Amino acid sequence: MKDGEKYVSKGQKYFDPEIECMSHEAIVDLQNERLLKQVANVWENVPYYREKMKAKNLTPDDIKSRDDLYKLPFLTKDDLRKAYPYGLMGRPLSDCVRIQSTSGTTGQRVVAFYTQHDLDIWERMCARAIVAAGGSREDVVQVSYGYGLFTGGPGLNGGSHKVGSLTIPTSSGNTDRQIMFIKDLSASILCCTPSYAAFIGERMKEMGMKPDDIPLKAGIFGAEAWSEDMRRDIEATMGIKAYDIYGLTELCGPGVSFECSDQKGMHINEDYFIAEIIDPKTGEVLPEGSQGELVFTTLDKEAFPLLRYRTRDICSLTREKCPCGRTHVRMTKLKGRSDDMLIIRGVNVFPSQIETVLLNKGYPANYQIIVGRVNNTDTLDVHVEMTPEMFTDNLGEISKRQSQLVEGLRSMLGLTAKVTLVAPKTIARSEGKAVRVIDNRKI
Ligand code: DLL
Repeated sequence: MKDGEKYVSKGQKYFDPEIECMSHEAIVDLQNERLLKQVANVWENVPYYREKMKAKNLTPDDIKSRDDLYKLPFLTKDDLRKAYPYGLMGRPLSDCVRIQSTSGTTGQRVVAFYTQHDLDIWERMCARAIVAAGGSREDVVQVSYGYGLFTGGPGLNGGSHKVGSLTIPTSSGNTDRQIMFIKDLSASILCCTPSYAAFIGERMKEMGMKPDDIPLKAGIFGAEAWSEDMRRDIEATMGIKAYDIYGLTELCGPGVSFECSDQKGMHINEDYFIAEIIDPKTGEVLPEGSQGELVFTTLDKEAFPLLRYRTRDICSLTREKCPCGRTHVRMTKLKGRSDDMLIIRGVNVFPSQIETVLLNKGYPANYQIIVGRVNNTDTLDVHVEMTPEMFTDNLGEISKRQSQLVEGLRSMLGLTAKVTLVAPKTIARSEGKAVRVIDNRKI
């Protein structure tokens, strides 16, 4: 068979139909089989985790199926830091062919290792996501996530190749050139962070372009939290359907889960991961539908196998039947990260709640949240950009608008914030993940 024959034809709904639409019982059987192998592998090859199991008086014999998963110790970002760089590897370095890494801006750099097999399954997951967004060999996929150590570019690039799409590896930045390529090379699917998609859309508007002027039909946006309102804004500006995609470097990168056309949550690739939701305070496993911290066990990863890795991401899971035919469990859009959650005057605040208020009132997703402390009391300042249409130097009008936002935030958060409206284009744009929160209390 020629390589091209394996590629995805137009109209094909799934990349891996037999896996993506497998019965739940068959998925559980596959997970049990892979879990037992993975636990034995980690016990054998990862002394760091073996010691953690021993500390709980566990051996691989105690894990007979996924029902015993709760017995295993968690892994956290702190373990990654302690074991950095090679302490969690399941294969010798000579078997590895790639590393990827996070930027480490929060001081906790993650370095993940991949064998060729690991790259292959990661790209498969990204291929599933592209096909779920309507992609096929007929499509032109522009990958405007960063390339390099960040997983966004390489992951979607590999997935696009597997689908057989023509791949444009623009990486992020040089926004006018992004738009030129979309137009000139008829890109039909755009992959980037939602904040960069919003920025590209804004630039298109400035250039006088309408949604019909570009050939894009879909966007695959992830790597940061974004609200439904932001989705609608991007869809309207670009004339596309926008799909969410989730992942983290520790597990591979993008593609751990992805939206299908029904957009009722992101399907988690259950042949490669077992997902659990736990209470972030007690570690107790919560029943389906409960909101809590997402925990993953990798089932088929060789170089960097992680058992019960705590992501700090907050969401819930559902197994309700999805009209798309995929059977894999779905996670809701992230509520935020447990470490993104701000506690302001004792109230839990997620940046996504603030974004929802702003977008509902017609503001763009260009805002910054600044938290401080004055006389032992937390302060919450929200700087919000006006759109060019609403921009005015009428102070009465600005003050009226600010009061409306203060009221909107009070009813969403139960807190009084100070809102400052700023001129269009004064808040720095992001080509990757947007920096929305500045917490001066830690400094
Ligand atoms: O952001 C991988 C990725 C690249 C995902 C491109 C999707 C698209 P990290 O840099 O390690 O990896 O950051 C992982 O980003 O734990 C979440 O908190 C957040 N995140 C990722 N995807 C989403 C999403 C990549 N769709 C961390 N919605 C994760 C909300 C997301 N947050």
